Amino acid sequence: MARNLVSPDLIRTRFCAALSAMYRREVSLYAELLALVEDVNARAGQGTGDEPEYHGAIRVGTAQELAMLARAFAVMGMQPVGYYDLAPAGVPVHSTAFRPISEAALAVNPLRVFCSLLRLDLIADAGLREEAAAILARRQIFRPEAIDLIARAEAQGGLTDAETGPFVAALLETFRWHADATVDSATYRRLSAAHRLIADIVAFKGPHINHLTPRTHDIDAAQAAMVAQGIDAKDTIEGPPARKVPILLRQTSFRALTEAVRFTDQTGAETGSHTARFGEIEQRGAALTRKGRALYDALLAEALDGDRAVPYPARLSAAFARFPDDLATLIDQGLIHVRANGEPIVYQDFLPVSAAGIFQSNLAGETRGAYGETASQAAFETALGRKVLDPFDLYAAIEAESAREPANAD
Ligand code: OOG
Ligand code: NI
Repeated sequence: MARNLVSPDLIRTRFCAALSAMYRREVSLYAELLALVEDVNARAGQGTGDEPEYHGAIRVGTAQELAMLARAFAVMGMQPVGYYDLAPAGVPVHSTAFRPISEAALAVNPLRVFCSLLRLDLIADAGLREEAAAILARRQIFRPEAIDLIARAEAQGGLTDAETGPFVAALLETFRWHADATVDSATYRRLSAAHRLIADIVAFKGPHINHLTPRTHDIDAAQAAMVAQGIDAKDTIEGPPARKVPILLRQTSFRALTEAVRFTDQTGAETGSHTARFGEIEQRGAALTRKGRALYDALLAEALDGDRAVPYPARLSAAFARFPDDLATLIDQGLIHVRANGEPIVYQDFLPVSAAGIFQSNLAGETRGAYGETASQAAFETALGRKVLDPFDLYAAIEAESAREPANAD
């Protein structure tokens, strides 16, 4: 059976473009943010006119939803990488990031989607927990065409060109905003009182993409530009401080918008509101080795736990004075992953403390202490239907692979 199947990289590229176009139409402040980032990138001499790279995020409610998403992402060459436990930060989810893993695929389009699964077990009230589970059990977040085409891709090893358009269009529906809630306002309030994120995940027809983040090469300039334009930006940039050799991931965002929604008991002109969607910008630097990451985690903890009388940015810079900031030392001490030619390998993943900060800044000020329950990677993988890949292994493989390639001119 010789069929012309489209490369998963191309399907991902088409999906990414469709997702960005949809989010631009849905959230006008996002279109503004994108224009700002394109401007900053152009001034930094980075490929004008090109679409930036993106990561997005969604939150699902059940194991079935997560498992189907994993199958949908696989059609686009995206694998689950890493396990993120957000419960210690008081956020009742655990997560992975779906992304391409080979260098060739990342070069075509590195779309990354941070995907969180609600931990119903962290809802203390048994009645509410059962009610949330029952509400989720009644919804179907995937279009039948999407499910059919996922099954077809699995059976035939990919999609044809004629199937790709309908697949992208049908899958996009899962990420769309729904102003019509599936619950009445009293139920929404009860879910919200347990945790705002629980209401966001449970009360709507679908998981709606909650942000789509363009990559910039100068996040400090982008943050300054956001403030200058009067955009309600987060006060601090998450992640490491500004450095000569950028490492990992630095992120900032504008705060989530309060949007009109309609609960099932609302008829006529009456509406309610919901706060979930926001805009974020990121800058990516070198991937750290396990040793480098241990140092990063230790210094970050020191900055976070430091003297509250000292402003956070000052604590952060003081702590990170002990993280070498020249390429030779970073390589000599085995802190970063580099190719055989000495070029740093770009970090493709996320950071749990930063992610928690992003969640928190978009919960309209709601913060709560850590959930007592321990991380449950095994339960997450059971829901996902497979194991997540270890990001450190992936960077090490890219590094090892580069040593086997003949040296090239660039
Ligand atoms: C995900 C937050 C995490 C990031 O960039 O760290 C994230 C969410 O709010 O659903 O996107
Ligand atoms: Ni994000």
